Amino acid sequence: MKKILITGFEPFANAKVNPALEAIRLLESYGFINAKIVTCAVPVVHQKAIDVVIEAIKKQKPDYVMTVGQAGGRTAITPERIAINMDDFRIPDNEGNQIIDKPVVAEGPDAYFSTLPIKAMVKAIQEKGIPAYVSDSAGTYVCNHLFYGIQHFLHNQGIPHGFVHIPLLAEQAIEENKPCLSLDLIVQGLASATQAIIDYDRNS
Ligand code: PCA
Repeated sequence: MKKILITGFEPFANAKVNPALEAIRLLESYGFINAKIVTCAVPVVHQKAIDVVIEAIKKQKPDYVMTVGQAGGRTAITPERIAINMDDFRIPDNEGNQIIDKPVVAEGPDAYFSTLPIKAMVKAIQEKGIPAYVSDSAGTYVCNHLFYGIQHFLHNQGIPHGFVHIPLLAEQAIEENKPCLSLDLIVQGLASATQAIIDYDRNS
């Protein structure tokens, strides 16, 4: 039985919800034949985000890690290809830090690639009839910060990790007039991506 840690960010920028946190709560009770899902809520705060996920990895000892956050304006579920060593926060985080043009890790490499099978994840989500594509930029805010920080931590540890951005929920999209996906489709999409991660490893 494989264990996958799926994390979701808390609400930020005065929002009441974050679809990532709503989705991981529902995913925890999702029935997988060959996998157990454990979850963890992540603060939208600079270094704390990385610390909380590293703590969860040490405690849970998962076989895989998938970190999830919202991306207002995205039309699909988007596994990210690459994390860059750059913080350039367009707004302050939930504790008022606004980091501009600083590396996530001083002296770290410029970038890390996702170590999850992003193409297989996209295919599995699309086969469920849910929009998905590979994204080539996770931005320069706290999501990219976490993605890079965890890749740096897990480097050479043999635990695959990647970040997935998801669209807004309808209730958020009304205010901002942006694209949205229902929570049900987001949960089904992330469940399909999870299954793809497990199947990919079994088949390769
Ligand atoms: N999205 C933000 C940070 C938290 C979240 O869910 C981002 O894309 O950086």
